[in-house]
Amino acid sequence: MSRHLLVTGGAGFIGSSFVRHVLAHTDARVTVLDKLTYAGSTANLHGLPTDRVRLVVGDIADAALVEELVAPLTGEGDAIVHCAAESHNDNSLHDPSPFLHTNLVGTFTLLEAARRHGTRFHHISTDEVYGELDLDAPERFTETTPYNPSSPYSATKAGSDLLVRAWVRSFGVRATLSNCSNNYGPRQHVEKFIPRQITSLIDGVRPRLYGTGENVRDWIHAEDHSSAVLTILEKGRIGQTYLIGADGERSNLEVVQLLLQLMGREVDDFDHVPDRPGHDLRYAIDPTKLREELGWSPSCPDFAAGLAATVDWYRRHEAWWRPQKAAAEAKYARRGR
Ligand code: NAD
Ligand code: TDX
Repeated sequence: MSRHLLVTGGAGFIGSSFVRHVLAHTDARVTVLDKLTYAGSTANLHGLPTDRVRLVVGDIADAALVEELVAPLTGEGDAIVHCAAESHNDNSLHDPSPFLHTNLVGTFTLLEAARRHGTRFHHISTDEVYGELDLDAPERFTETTPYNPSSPYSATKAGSDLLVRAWVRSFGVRATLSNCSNNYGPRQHVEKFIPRQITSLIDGVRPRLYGTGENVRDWIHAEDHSSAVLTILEKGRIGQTYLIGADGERSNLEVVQLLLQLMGREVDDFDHVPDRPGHDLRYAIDPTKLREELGWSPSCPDFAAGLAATVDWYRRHEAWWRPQKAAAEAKYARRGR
């Protein structure tokens, strides 16, 4: 019998990328547990083999449902891969409540089930738990950087990481953690920076840059995030944290200008809008441990090429993003951004 993975949030951007990666590179069966919030879509799982992927629509904080799904995961190689989260900083500034429910109570509910059944657990987290770096600081985040989250989103992700670490230490849960930098690629919700600007440009609307645009993010293709998570699941040491990044630091201004070039517009054809409150200046990952200990390396390290392919994907998949676009922009308009 092939191994069986429970992927929470598997109908979202990174979760569905991970499910595709698993199907292509292993013989595992996958159960997706996803609440299908505004960020999740069955379209993200279209075309996948139904004999290997099953979608269960539900909440990771529903203890009875989680018990039913985790109880059978006792075979060699079976695991929970926990991607589900409320994931957008801007939303967390306007209504933190769902972030506490999903990121904290949801993670707790899954950990309790993993504890009861001895199930292997991998927790997907973010570099934002470490707070911000100065623009000109020589260092990058490592596995020993102290936690210093800035937003309700990153605070709840930091809290979820600490729960996982405590469940490893106190209860012997067989868990690993990964903290990844900013992802881009197909199927990312139009509320996020890169898809927002691409889809606005398709509509002839100028990109919106928060503040000065000097803020730096460390971009990695979602496919590389997925390959790193599978590597950690298969080879990572229990109790360890691995940072995932692909040396992709770029200022937001550079990203907008690259997009404008790729889409045939003048490089100053964008607007500055009011900054995000508490906006972290810079994130940057030192992925040495993952590369040296587990031998992982990215397969799409060329950001400009990856971005061009992503623009192409959004151009070819208007039916995928169009239904979300007006609502996402209406939210931004209400917030003055
Ligand atoms: P996303 O918002 O695109 O997807 C989240 C998914 O979780 C959606 O399908 C949603 O329906 C589901 N979900 C939300 N609440 C749920 C609940 N209570 N029960 C079940 N399902 C629920 O997010 P994403 O960008 O794919 O992020 C996935 C994970 O990766 C998150 O844990 C996030 O913190 C982490 N991460 C994201 C990035 C990034 O750049 N996007 C970078 C590093 C880490
Ligand atoms: O319109 C915009 N203009 C703009 O300048 C938007 C939506 C964003 N920005 C800026 C804010 C950030 O500096 O772009 C940068 C990226 O913004 P987001 O896409 O909202 O991502 P970020 O806040 O960096 O968080 C992302 O990476 C880490 C994900 O959303 C998180 O889930 C992940 O943990």
